Amino acid sequence: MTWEKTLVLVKPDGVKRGLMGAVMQRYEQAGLVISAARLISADQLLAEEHYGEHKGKKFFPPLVKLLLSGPSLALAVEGVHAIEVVRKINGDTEPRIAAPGTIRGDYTHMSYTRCPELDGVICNVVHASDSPESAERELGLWFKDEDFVKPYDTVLKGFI
Ligand code: IDP
Ligand code: MG
Repeated sequence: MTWEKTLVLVKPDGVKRGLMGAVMQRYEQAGLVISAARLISADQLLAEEHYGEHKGKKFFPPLVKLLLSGPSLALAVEGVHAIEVVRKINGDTEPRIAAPGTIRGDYTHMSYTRCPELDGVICNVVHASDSPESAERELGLWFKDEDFVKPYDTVLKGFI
């Protein structure tokens, strides 16, 4: 069993559209566990660090701008192979490609070709870490140790 913890953000476009509850429900109904949650308005430093791997790309400035455009809901989501499973539930990065039944496939539809009109930003509701290393780094950016509830680890693990 590979128990993992990953960072999810309901990005400002998702929060503005009132999708926090719907997004959390997707993970919970799959049996994943939310072990920390914070509604945060990111500042410039946090936004740039969060998307640090994309620094230098054309869409980096608008991507950071999107993260600064309102509060994000940061979640720590735990479960067996949670990093991979959460990204499967989220769907493909480009909404046009994201399959129906995924968060991005059900709540968005745009393509990268819409970028000019949207100032380069692809609004796709959610973010999730893509590897154990990025999960650890990103969880550390958005949460402090005391933000995590411990009981899930021992109490719920056996029931999922
Ligand atoms: P991910 O969110 O599925 O991990 P990444 O490649 O890490 O995708 O990209 C981070 C975010 O940057 C995406 O969620 C999307 O909002 C945006 N993005 C990615 N590629 C493009 C692009 O080619 N044009 C515009 N925005 C992009
Ligand atoms: Mg990514």
